[in-house]
Amino acid sequence: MKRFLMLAALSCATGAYASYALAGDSMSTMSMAMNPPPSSKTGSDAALTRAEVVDVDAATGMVTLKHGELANIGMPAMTMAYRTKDTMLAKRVHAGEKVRVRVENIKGTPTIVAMVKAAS
Ligand SMILES: [Cu+2]
Repeated sequence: MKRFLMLAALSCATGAYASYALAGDSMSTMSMAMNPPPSSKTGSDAALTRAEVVDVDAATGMVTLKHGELANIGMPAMTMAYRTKDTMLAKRVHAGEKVRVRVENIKGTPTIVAMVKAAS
């Protein structure tokens, strides 16, 4: 289940927002004609938040982010260090880069579950 959520977040980051919106429209007129895509339910839950990478510790997978509000875990905008669910996430980014992140509470610890470089 956690793995599915991470995949859904990543797919949103790569342009699935548009298809999600289209699916929502078509469901109202063709409710029985097609099955909703499996990602439709988690699309809005997996929203990404803008952040800037302040520091990266690739060895431990800790990433310090200056981030906007993380509404899903009730955290206001701030700069703080987060662990990553997979250290590969930390290895892809560098200090100073703009990113979009998904942070979730995993066993009570705010954890980066998805992180993609922002276009600008
Ligand atoms: Cu914080």
